[in-house]
Amino acid sequence: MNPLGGGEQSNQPTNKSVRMHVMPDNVLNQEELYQKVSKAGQVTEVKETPGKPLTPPTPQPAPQTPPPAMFTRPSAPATSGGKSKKIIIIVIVLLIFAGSAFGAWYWWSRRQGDDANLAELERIAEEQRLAEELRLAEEQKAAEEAEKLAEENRQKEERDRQRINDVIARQEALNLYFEKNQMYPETLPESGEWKEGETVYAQELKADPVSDNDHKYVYARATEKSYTLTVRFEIGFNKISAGVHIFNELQKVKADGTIETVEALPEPELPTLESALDTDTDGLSDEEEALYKSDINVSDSDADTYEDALEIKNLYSPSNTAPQTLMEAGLVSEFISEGQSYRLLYPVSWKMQKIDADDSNVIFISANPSEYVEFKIEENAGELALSSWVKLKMTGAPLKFKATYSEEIIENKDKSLQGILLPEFHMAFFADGNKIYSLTYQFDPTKPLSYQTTFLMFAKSFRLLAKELVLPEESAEGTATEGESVVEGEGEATETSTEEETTTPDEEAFNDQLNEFFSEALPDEGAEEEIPAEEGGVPEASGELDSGEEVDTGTL
Ligand SMILES: [Ca+2]
Ligand SMILES: [Ca+2]
Ligand SMILES: [Ca+2]
Repeated sequence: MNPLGGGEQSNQPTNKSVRMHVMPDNVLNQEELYQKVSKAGQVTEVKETPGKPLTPPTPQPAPQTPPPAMFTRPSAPATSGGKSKKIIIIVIVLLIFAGSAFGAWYWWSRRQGDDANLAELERIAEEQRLAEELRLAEEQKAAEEAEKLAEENRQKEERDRQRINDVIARQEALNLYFEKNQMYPETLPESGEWKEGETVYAQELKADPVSDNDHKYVYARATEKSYTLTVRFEIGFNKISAGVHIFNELQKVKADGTIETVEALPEPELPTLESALDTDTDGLSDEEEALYKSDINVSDSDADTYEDALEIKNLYSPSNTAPQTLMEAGLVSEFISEGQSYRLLYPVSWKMQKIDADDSNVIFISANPSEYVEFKIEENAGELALSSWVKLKMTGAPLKFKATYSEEIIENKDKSLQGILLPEFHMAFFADGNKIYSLTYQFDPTKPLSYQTTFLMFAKSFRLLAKELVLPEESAEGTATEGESVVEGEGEATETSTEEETTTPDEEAFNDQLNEFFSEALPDEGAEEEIPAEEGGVPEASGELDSGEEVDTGTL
């Protein structure tokens, strides 16, 4: 851009001076230039004008034309050259102006662009800063949440650890209970001390640390010898995963969260009870027939239509045709405890032995020392109903032999007392106030039982001195059919009621005899072994005994 204006202007004067004095080549060149310019049409008018008269120089000789031409000719282009020069200058100025305008615009636009870029950069930086702040805030939040979660997990783990210990405590207590009772309990306290009677099975059981509906220890006895203990773990502990776990008696949980499987204890092989030989199948074993002097080969030794065992259970002698009590026949002795106000019959050949001096525990031993009848007085401090007391007593009683558990009602001979008989256990219970009187036939379960009927004779003969005087008359009046017998341990606890409500002529005589028997005065000497063998009072006929129909005393 630069050389266009200034350079040409400075060259032109030098060209003029050079043209005049220097080389003809230059002249030629000048001519050529002229030609060129005339060709361009700027000088043509001038060439035509010399032919007209107006111009004085034209009449001058033509040969001289070259020199004036040297001056004039260049002058012609000088006037037209000034015009073009102006134009050139204008163009140049315009160009300069355009160029500077362009430059200014360019600069301005660049400047604008730079400003925009700067703003954009600032905006981006701000965005990045905000994003970083957000990221940091999120990181902090995440860290806080992670810490919170970790803390919660620590607490859960702590609670699960306690659950392990609680399960262990329960299992230990349950094992202790099982050892003592040969069965698991029906219920287990959720917390606190676990004590039954004098035995403390657990000092303090803890409840689940959360203790809502989802979190609690649920104990359930499946059978007497198995249980389930349900526990929910929150995150688990070692081998114990999160969720509900049901432990049983075969899973021993350990403190490290592992579980050891315990071998199931083999079921003890309990003997099935057998009855001793009963040759004539009259219900009296051959040993008992010997005790009561009856015939081992005749089921009704005295042929009075009542079988021998039935007579024994009703305290009658089986070998006398005329009705005669066992006492009258001298076959039994009576044990009378004045201190404890009760009395009992027992075979004369058996040996009485006081375990407690106050007669609260006495045993009557047969010829076979392993078979005896034990009498016992126990406290019933809460004065529970007899059946409740018996249930409580029998719960947890270790079994010595295979037996089912059934319960029958037994009434003593003079109907002054009603009790409970457990035929399979060979036990009878009577209650009075806060005292329980029990009779148990003890035996070696691996050997045949010889005295089952005799045991029932014991139970039927039991009387309380305070009660016996009132009742014989009353009972004799109405329902005293002599044929009632204790339900035998064959599950025949039938609901048959006394049909013989009406008294027969014979019955009156029988009742007289009965009254006499039961209202007899106690022997003055109080000698337990003494048998007051009375001769009188024998009923004329034994027909009063009905044929052994079982009277259900449970209707009372
Ligand atoms: Ca027999
Ligand atoms: Ca017999
Ligand atoms: Ca008979």
